[in-house]
Amino acid sequence: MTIDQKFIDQFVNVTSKAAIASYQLVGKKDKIAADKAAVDSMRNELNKLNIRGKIVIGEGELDEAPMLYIGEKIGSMNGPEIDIAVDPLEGTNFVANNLPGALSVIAIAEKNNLFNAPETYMQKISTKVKEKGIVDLDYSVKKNIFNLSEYINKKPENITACVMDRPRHKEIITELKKIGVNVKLITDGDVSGALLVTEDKYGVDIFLGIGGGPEGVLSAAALDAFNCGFQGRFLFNTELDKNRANKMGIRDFKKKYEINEIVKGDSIFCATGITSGDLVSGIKIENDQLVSETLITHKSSGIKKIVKKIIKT
Ligand code: VTB
Repeated sequence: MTIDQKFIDQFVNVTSKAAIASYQLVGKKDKIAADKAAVDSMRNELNKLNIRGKIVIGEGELDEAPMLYIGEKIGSMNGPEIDIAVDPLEGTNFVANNLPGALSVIAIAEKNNLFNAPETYMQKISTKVKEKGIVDLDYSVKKNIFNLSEYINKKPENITACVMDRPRHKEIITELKKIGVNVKLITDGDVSGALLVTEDKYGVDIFLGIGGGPEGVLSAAALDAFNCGFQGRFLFNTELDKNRANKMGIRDFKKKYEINEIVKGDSIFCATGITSGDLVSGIKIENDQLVSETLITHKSSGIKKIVKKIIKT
């Protein structure tokens, strides 16, 4: 089974509208309002689609999120049954402070084909390399870089690693510097960070570190369509995390997930820029019209492209 290509445009419209809603709050120093605008818009637009959708990655559990919560049924309830992962505003800081890189993101797969991830941190790694045994979450930073270097025939000093700038990554960054790797630090937005390995034009060979679990699942959908490599391991640090995971059917809290354990079968991924970043441009006003730019992937048709669209609001 595949997801009909006709849905691509519909989901681009959903992320574009959410991006526009959030764009109105760029630079207003209000993360909560910016997030709410994107969430409200996304929920509204998803409900107009002829799908029987279920949110598997959303704004949180029912008790903490009134909208787009994990398990929420969405759409007209006619049409295909699909799993939906959303991050209506990835990079709330970026919008609040008018910084580059804010995105509105969605990933969909057929029912039961997208990992139902709890809201915890995830240790992750992505590269262009799909083959097993080259880059692995269980290897040291040094082993990963040396293996990658040999495999892609690029000296460590010519390799660029993208890492989120966090105190928890001090050791990784020190190790990368020691080996002479170029380090690209990002302040937030690790969906985009993980996807910078997909095309040579971004100049990133490997992304690694600990970020949001939901963001990991979203990135995995696009990386899968790009035929890139990804591994993730959820980090359940508290009893609450473990209980939630348990409720979602997770028994092995230390499991390392391969990309196709996170996303299976066909998928569509859309990331629309709110403010311009490495991946896509932000919302622009051209000839009095709002124009969005979206990175789209559709696994079964092999579509991987960036599209510009005039969005009517
Ligand atoms: C990441 C990143 C997000 O949170 O998931 C990160 O993609 C999680 O780590 O944009 P921290 O708690 O250290 O921030 C964001 O930065 C914000 O949601």
